[in-house]
Amino acid sequence: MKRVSLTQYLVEEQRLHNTIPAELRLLIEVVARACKTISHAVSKGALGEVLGSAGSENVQGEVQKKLDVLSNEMLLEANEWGGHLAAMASEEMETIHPIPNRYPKGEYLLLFDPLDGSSNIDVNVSIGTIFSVLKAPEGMKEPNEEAFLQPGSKQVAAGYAVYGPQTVLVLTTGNGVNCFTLDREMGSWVLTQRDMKVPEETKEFAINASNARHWYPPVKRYIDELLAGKTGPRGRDFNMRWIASMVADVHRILNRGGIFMYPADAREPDKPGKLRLMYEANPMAFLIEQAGGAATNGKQRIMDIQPQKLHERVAVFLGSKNEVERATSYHME
Ligand code: P6P
Repeated sequence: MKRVSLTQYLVEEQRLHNTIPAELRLLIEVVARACKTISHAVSKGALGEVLGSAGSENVQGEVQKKLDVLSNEMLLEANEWGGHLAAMASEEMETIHPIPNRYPKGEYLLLFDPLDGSSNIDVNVSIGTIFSVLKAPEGMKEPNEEAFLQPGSKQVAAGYAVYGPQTVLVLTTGNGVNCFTLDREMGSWVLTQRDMKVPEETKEFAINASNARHWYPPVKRYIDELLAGKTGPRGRDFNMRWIASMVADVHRILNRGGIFMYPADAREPDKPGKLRLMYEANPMAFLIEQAGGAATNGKQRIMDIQPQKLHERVAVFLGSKNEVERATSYHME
């Protein structure tokens, strides 16, 4: 494949499909550049004095790793001055982050999980950045939290970076899904997979099986049938993967199919699941649907959910269409 850079790809999208306004192109390039700096910091590991905990907790009550805080700061600094954003929101910050008055404001809202899977940082397992782009309500220059509470179907772009054996950036602006690999020598993102598609069938499922005794009946039935394999109602064997890093599990599924599940369970009946709607489930749902897969919370399409709170959690079933539809149908019975 002729090497096409992210910049060239975005310019062509803008020129040929008129789908990416110049301001959105700038935003994506700035986020991609921030992911390069995060990749650089992550890859230093113990040599960069960046491992271990930051000695603080985030709004979720989770211990923050130094790299969580560092990645968050890198994304804030990279995006503050560009003039393309009205405000930002992050898993690592309780409230929204308005653009400082010394900078011009734009029409986009950027939401991100700066470093997802951070429990894997200190043991050198793939981690990543997840981001979602919404438009600020018309003419709203001082957005409040309310402005962010839009369903996932309103996203104009979404993507993730995986900091793994390769550093890749996977992106959609509503016209399919493309993957770019970081060429470290040139410092540029190179298009390496065009128009990714999630196979509708799969033999792989991803779930944290240690929670099995807490699962509600529809999940228990669905997983038990997979475990029964050839001898059970599915009539074929299945394989299991759980990396405990959503970006890595989703990237595998985008490449070879699979179903990723983080269901609600009986441990905390009023907690709808572990993953966050606005900056984990919604961007991943947008990417998976753009690649021909499906994403539900067990009852409805994730991108149809009207958010009530910035950091609200949601149950997640996403990946190969046929499996997501089956697992969801068990919840409807
Ligand atoms: P558990 C990482 O902390 C994360 O938010 C996702 O990336 C990952 O899929 C999930 O939580 C792992 O959760 O309960 O298996 O540690």
